[in-house]
Amino acid sequence: MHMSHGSAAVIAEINAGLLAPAAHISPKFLYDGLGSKLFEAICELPEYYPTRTEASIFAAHGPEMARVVGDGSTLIDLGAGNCAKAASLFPLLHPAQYVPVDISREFLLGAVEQLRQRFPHIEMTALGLDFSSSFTLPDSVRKAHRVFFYPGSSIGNFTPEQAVNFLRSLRSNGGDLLIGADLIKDHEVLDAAYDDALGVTAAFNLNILRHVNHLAGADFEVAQWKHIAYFDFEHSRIEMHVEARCDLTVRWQGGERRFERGQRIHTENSYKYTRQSFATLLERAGFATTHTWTDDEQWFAVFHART
Ligand code: AVI
Repeated sequence: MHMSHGSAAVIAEINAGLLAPAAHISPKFLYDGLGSKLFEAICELPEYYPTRTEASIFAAHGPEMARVVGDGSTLIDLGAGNCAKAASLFPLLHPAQYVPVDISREFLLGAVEQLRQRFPHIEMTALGLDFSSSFTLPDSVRKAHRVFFYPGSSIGNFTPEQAVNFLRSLRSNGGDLLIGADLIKDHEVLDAAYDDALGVTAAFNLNILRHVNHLAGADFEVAQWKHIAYFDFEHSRIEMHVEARCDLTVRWQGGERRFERGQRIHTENSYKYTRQSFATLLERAGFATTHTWTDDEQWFAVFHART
C-alpha cells in the first residue's frame, strides 16, 4: 500500500465506491494534474467532436448570441479552467463583470491575471470552489444581469436527476443560462469519441487509478486494467469503465477487494440529449429556453434559458 494524500472525506468516498456491489469511482477523480492535461489533449483529437463543434457554433452564431445575452452582464463561468472559451466571447458579449469559478484556484488565478491585462475594463472576480455541490455566490458578485456560462457539455457528466438539482441551485442565485449539451447521434461516432485510436481517452480513464493510489494509498497496477467505453442506449449515455485483465486484489487505506478478470469499475457517464429532452430538463429545473443553436449536423447544441 502507498501513502494516502486525500482528506478523510475523500478517502471515505473512494472506499464506499470501491466496496459498492457495482464498484465505482467518481469522475471528479479523473482530474489530477496529468488528467487535466490528458483532457486538454482529448479536445484536440479528431474523434472528439464536442469541443470543436461547440466552438463552430459560437463562431457561426456569436453575434446573435450576444444580442440574446445582452451587454453588461455578470458572466459566471463554471469550470472556467484557463478561461479561454469565455475570453474569446468577451469582444462579443461585453460583460461588465467576469466571474470564473473552478475547483483549482491556483490555476485560475494565473489565467485571470493575464486576462486583466487584456481586458482592463472588465471587473474580474475569481472563485476557487467546487460548484458541483450546491453553491451560493458571495456578495462580491454583482446581482444585476447574471448569466451562468456552462459550456463543453459538462452537464452531461451529471445524471439527469443531479443535473436538475444542480441547475436549480444555479437558479436560486438568480440569472440566465448559456449552456452547451451534446446531442444523440450515430453510436459509432459516439463510441469513437470516447475510445480514440491514439488511446488518449484510455490513458485519461486509466489515470484515475493512479490518482486513487495517490489519494487513498491504493495499490492499483494500471497495467492490469483496460479502458472500456460504449454508448448505452437505455440510459442515452456513454459509460466509461476500467476492466480487470486478470484476477487480482486491490488494497487501499481502510479496505480491500478482489476483482475477477472481466470485472469492472464504473468511472464516468456522459449523457447525450435531444434538443427536446434537454429543453425538458431545463424546464424541470425552472428554466425556459429562449434560443437553441446547433451545427449543421445537429451534433451539439447551445441553449440560452431564462427563469
Ligand atoms: C468534461 N466532459 C464533458 C467530458 C465528456 O465528454 O463527458 C469528459 C470526457 N470523458 C471522456 N472523454 C471526455
